[in-house]
Amino acid sequence: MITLLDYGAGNVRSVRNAIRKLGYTVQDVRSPADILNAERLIFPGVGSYGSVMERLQRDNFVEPLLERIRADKPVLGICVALQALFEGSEESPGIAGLSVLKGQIKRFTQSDLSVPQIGWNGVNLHKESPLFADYNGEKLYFVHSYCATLMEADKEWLLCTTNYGEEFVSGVQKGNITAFQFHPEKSGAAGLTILGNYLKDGNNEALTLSSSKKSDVEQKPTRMAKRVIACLDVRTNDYGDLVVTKGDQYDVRDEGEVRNLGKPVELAKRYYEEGADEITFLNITGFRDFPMEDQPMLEVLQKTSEQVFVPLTIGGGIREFTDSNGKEYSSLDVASEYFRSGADKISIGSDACYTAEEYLKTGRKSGKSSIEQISFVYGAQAVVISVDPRRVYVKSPEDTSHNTIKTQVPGPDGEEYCWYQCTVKGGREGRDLDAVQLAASCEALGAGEILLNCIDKDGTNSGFDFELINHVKAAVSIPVIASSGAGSAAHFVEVFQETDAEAALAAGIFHRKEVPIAEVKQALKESGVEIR
Ligand code: 1PR
Repeated sequence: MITLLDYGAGNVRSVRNAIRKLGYTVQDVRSPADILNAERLIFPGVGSYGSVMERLQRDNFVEPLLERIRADKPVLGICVALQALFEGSEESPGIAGLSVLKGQIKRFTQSDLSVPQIGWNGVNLHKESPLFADYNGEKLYFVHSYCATLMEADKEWLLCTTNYGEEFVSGVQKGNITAFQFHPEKSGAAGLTILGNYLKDGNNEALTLSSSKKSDVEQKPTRMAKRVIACLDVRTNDYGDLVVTKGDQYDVRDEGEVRNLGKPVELAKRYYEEGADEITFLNITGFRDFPMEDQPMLEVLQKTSEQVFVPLTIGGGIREFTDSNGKEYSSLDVASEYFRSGADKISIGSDACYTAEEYLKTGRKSGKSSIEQISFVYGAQAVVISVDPRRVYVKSPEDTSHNTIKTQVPGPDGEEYCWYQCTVKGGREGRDLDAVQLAASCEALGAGEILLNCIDKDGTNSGFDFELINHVKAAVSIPVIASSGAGSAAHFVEVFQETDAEAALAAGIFHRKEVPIAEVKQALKESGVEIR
């Protein structure tokens, strides 16, 4: 029986599912006494530092947690829970942490790397730990903007470190108290091995260190992997079945019928097993159907998160809505439902365009937009902006007020310049907004990642639009996912050689089994691109 400290924020469902997958039963902490009495306690940290500490305070969990730590009863903290062991964080000034360890959590400061760190990175072990038994050095999944450095006084706690521009603490451990910055529940088979080691029955002795000797081996800085993402565009077809579909430049119908490329949960599971680093679901008719009434989509997420232990993103329909009974939902309500159902990140399409337009018009942050509300509660790293741009050619940059590029792919009348017009409602409506304006505004409002589609390239198998990717990447400091146009493994190699995108996403070639994910990974490895 494993006890879970679920204080109602973010995707704790994944931790629960991972524990169950490993064959254990989960019970929730219902009262402060449960914290003290638990045999094994897991403390997942999701949301901002301040929101985690405030919830612990509100539920009177701080004291029993500290008492449990002092008594050296097994605790496993994940992500922000590691940070909560420190005295405070730059993320939430003035809010006291648990102060088990000295020092403040600080924001990543290396200017040339995107923040948040989102993706798969390694760990260097600084001492031996039974929690890493049978772990073979695979990369693990990280998602955070803030990190810990250890003060000399607490060096005995140092379990592992990771490099992301700077070296930071990715694991601490003393006696039976352990905390990881990475997410074992989202780190595929390797993460489940580590989590399984913590959950193993037996006496507490098994969890204590067999040796505190630092490895003699000279350790190399760890390296972040480029991610390969499988994307599933999902909608209901004309027969009422929820199917994975795929468009050609966003047109998903073939001879009048919605293309049916498979069942969402089955395909997601297949991609997980084939080595996808992340799975994205886009509810492509979300702009007109309301997800809270679209239970099948929530079910897809719930079922997928029982079997898939890499990050899940879901997009479509995240906006304010009033249902037929007059009940009002905020975009935060919609997102919260997605997170509760197993999403790690949500992606906002149409609503991000309207928000950016308003922001550019007024120059003010209203605090009420979907981006601001969701990132305030769940953290920037949980908010992805899905951009659906298409090229608009012009003869000269003076012909438009938008951000243009000089292109190597001239327009139909030989135009040498173009801008990328943002669209809403699945590409059906163009806006007076360009991709750079959208991405930069959304970053300012608190988004943590850009999913950069390209209508001109979608479904063409002709390769990614490097010009678009470089154009947008240069305008933001958050990670960018290149999307649309992948037709071969070589296209993935090229996108990582020609741009600084952190991830590349494809749909059609995976659904149609034209190129297996393993072939993409192999090609990347052979070209010297860091992969998981
Ligand atoms: O506007 O917040 O409700 O979100 C709707 C979401 O649905 C947006 O993220 C939008 O990108 C997506 N969407 C809407 N209509 C379509 C469509 O295809 N008709 N799909 C659509 C977007 C684009 C990619 C695709 C890549 C890779 N799909 O996600 O998977 O282009 O494809 P490829 O590798 O086969 O070239 P809201």
